[in-house]
Amino acid sequence: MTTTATWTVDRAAEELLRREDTRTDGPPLTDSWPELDLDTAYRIQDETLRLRLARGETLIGVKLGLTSRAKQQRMNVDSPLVAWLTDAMILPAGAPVPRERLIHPRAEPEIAFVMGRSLTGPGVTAATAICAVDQVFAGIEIIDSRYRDFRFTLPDVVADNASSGAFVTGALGRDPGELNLALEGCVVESGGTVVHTATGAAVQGHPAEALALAANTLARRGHRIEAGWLVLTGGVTDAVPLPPGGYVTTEFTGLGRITVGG
Ligand code: 0L1
Ligand code: MG
Repeated sequence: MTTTATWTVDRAAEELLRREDTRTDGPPLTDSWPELDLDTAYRIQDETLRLRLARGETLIGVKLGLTSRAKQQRMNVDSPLVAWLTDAMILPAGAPVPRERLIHPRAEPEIAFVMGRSLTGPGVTAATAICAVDQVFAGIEIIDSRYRDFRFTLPDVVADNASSGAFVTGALGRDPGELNLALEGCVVESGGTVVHTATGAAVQGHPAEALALAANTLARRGHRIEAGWLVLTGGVTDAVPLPPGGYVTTEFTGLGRITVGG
């Protein structure tokens, strides 16, 4: 068994990508590496990104995780986090869930920004952040953890790129100035039954607060949010399991409706 003495950033990154590539879940890193801290966890996340890019993936944006109380309470982690999005995670609208590469997918509604300008922290506020947004979209993120039963601590889930799996965005891009995103309503249905409801305020009070948080957090790691990037601001509600053949629909007031499944 790998122990604190034998884990390294490189070994942990390789192990997490091995689990992803072989659809194998396993224990959280912190079971055998209890000293794993957040800085080291972000270095593992960055190393998994380096490996993804080395195998031909393209960096297309960032995702926030655990920005809503619903998600924090469910996952028993009380702090938001930031992770990477690559083109390999894009799910075209209407395409079936790529079950052949997922372990135990769950779907969650997201409010997504496409950036018109870059955003460099520190000191970014929600007001300055929203000015850099070109368009806002509805989204569904399909999360998938490399940890059995989604059992993890904050450093574990940071290292695991915030349970990234796949995501789809809606067809309707809106000018963020046209909508009150704090009041944007969201209804989640699973198998035709309403299972969750929320408004955009569930995400840090306003999704632009999450965007500012991402810019300021990335600045501490020497990165900025680039023009053209997509930013997923974090699950608005708890995620819904996607069993084989299951479908999840999210309906937003102004951003439209998306269904994933199959
Ligand atoms: O597995 C998880 O729930 C952690 C990732 C959270 C994603 C989100 O809150 O959008
Ligand atoms: Mg999410």
